[in-house]
Amino acid sequence: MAYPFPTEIHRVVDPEGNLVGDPPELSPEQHRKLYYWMVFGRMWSERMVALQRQGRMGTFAPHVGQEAQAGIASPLRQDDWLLGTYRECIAYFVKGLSPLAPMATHRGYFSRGYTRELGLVPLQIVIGNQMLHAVGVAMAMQYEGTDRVAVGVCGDGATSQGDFHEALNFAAVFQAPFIAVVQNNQYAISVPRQRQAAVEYLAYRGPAFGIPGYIVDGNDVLAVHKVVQECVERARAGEGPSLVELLTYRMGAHTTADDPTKYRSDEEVAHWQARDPIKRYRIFLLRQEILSNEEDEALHEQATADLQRCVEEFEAMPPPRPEEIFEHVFETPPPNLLRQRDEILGTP
Ligand SMILES: Cc1ncc(C[n+]2csc(CCOP(=O)(O)OP(=O)(O)O)c2C)c(N)n1
Repeated sequence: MAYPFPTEIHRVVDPEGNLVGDPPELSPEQHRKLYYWMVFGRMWSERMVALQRQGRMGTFAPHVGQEAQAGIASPLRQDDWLLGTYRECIAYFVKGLSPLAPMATHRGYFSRGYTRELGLVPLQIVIGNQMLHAVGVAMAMQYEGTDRVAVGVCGDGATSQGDFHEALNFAAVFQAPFIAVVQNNQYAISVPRQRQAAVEYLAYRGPAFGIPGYIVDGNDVLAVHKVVQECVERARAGEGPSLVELLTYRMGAHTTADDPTKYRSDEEVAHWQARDPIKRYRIFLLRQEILSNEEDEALHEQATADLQRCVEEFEAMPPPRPEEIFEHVFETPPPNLLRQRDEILGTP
């Protein structure tokens, strides 16, 4: 397969909220759902950081600025699979994950809430691994003769991992129903995107493996939805994998253990602040009369109340059983893990 390097940056709504491309076909209800999760997702991330600062939450990776990731999950069916990282919580919420699940992870409940029915696996922390897993899932669904697809999401830094390249190669050779999405938020902790790869766009990696590549304004949720939707349709039709690069920016720290002022300027942050994904989608929704100011206010109140309930439920959770960590990886645990489990439980 020979595909050209992509040149177009896909965009539907510009940073000022103007319509600059054909919007995807979404019902008012679908629009409101996307917007709700973006608004909730930002509040949730900010609250997680506040809880961490108060010693009530573990180390957390904020995703403020990357809320348009909601559009990665919105084109998926429930029986499709989504495999992402600690930075993809909003996409997971759109796919059906309870916001309590990633919170519980920080309390040691590693796999609570992630189910086969939701088509979600626990958020990956080992950089790049999930891309290979997603190709494996896609190949399994292809083998079973279904039209289901698997989406793997990673960061720009992960594209330098061997796993990423192996995943694209396998997917291309076997024409797996797989969509690789790279959330290029410009940094891998303190390493800037320019030190990660010499190519101009990470989407160029696609054609190198025989896969079409797409470059998308990653702060434009409608462009994200539209491009991922197109890739999903190709994959369902047996036309193989795609690579989508989302150009976005991590507004906050890498994690609560990081200080981004050490490696980037205020001017750079201000540049991206003006490209806020929520602000521009809100203007679009108001102009298209999909949402009124009153409905927006009510939606914010709803998100605030939902978040408060979540935090209360989280704080009421008892500590997990230590042996739970051994329970969800293997159907039949190997002897070395059984020995470790017995050691923890103090049984001979
Ligand atoms: C295999 C592996 N190596 C190193 C790390 C440590 N680490 C955690 S996050 C991170 C940077 C990842 O950057 P990127 O892929 O751009 O994703 P982002 O955090 O920006 O969303 C690194 C190196 C890890 N978790 N896994």
